[in-house]
Amino acid sequence: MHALLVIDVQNDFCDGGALAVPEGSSIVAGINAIMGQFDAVILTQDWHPAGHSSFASSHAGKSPFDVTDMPYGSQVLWPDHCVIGTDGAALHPLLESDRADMIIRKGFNPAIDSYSAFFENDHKTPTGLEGYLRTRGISDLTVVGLALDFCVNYSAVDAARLGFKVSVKTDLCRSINLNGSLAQAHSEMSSAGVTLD
Ligand code: VGL
Ligand code: ZN
Repeated sequence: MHALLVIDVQNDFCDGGALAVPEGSSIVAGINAIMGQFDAVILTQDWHPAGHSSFASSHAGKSPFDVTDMPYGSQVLWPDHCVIGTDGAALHPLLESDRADMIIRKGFNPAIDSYSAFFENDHKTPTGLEGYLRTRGISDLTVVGLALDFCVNYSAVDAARLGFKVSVKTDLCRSINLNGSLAQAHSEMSSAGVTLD
């Protein structure tokens, strides 16, 4: 069984959003077009409470894109984005979300960010996605979405480490590219055994 995992195709990561990924909206039609090729379609939604610890606005004297130390490691501080219940947190209106079997939300713990669809950024707290995939007999994943160098990378690397056969379709991803994050993501994914195509 082969699933399509669509990461964070939400208004705030698309054109005009609070943390807009350049050309983020441009991948939506291509994602819709391949959904029918998979046994299952799973979407993720970045889903933060107001005042989340990954927001620069929650840290006195910090600006968006600064890096800070958190108990679980270093953390990029972001503009406020994907706040639970807001239009920015909604899936892109043209993404055919009715075709999803499952929508998984992540990042709702106020104290821990969660780039990966599998684990929060402490690399320990599971989201439950692994169990969902295994109990449905899914062994292969194709990952697309936003942003390639953050949530797509973390999700693909975790999936490969968990033993799934993972491929990232980079033409259906877009990246933030912050301080070399894209090159680093490529090398992390390759080392983890993720196929990039
Ligand atoms: C993401 C930064 C903060 C992503 C989510 O979806 O890549 N990036 N939250
Ligand atoms: Zn986020």
